[in-house]
Amino acid sequence: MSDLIVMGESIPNLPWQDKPKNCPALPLWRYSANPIIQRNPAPDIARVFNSAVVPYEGAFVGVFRGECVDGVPRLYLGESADGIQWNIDSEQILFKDGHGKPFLSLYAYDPRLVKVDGEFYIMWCQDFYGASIGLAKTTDFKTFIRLENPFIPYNRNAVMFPRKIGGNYIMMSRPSDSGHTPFGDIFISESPDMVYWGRHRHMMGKTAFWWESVKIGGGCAPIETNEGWLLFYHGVTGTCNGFVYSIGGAILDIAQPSIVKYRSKNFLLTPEEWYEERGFVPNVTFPCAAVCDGDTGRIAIYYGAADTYVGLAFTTVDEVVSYIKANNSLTAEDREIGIR
Ligand code: BMA
Repeated sequence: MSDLIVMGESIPNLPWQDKPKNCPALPLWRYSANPIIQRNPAPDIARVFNSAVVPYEGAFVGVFRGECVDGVPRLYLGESADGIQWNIDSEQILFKDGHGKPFLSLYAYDPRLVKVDGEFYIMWCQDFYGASIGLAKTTDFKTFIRLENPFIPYNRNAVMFPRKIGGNYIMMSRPSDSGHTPFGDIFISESPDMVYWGRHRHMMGKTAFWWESVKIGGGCAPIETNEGWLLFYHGVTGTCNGFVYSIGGAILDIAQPSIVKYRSKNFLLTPEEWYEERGFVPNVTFPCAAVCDGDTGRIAIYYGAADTYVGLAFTTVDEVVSYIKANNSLTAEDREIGIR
């Protein structure tokens, strides 16, 4: 590593492959045996995609979006020794509210899983008289306590930061509509207690660059470095054949992350492999987790592919931060605190 420092735990068993020699100039490269989760991984689940992973007790756990055989998305727990071969539970996660009463949302999709102060938080999209954000926590991946819904409808793509800033929890989200949402910027909100969310700020919006000219959404929990928070997000373009989802990268101010310091004008990864171009929804690469080894700066990114598979991509903090800085292009809004 160069003089870049990444604040993160040591993950010696992080999935990894070196960058192939014939790789394009882009800073992310795919795992050669993608997709890592195939269709029909459990009796009731037709497809698994858009799912989040964390290291846990020397192995890995994940919260997976399972699209069930009745067509409804639900959340499933999975375990893996190596982060590549996954055992996914056949029963969906049963949340309980603060009084021990079981809670199951009508549908649940696009989960993120983030460790903050020793507790694991799950945030996902669920019905709240319209699509909005569900929130739960666990310490042992056996009991899952459902928390207050942080936002009113409509909202998607909630992602927490992995530590408090200024004493408050921080969560990104992407206000939306009730359909496939032809607009969308990323905002951040703060909470002292995971009940009351406020001090909302605009973080970043779509740009004039074609690959992210329709909407963007928070992807992976940001990685803390001495250059700022490294964020992988999704950017969407519109074509005559529907939306195309690519992976973008930005670096946010450490103390005030609604300020974007650098942002790549190019996508970091875009659908081009068969499992990204072909599936239930073609041309989708949708990042949900970036696991970073604090010792080496290696990053393994878990992304949904074509609303059908889970893919794995790799980079290093050095490589991706250099790329984002070398291809930096900020809008006036990026530089703002984000309140009007
Ligand atoms: C978005 C979300 C994602 C999905 C994407 C592409 O609106 O619903 O879950 O991957 O569309 O279909």
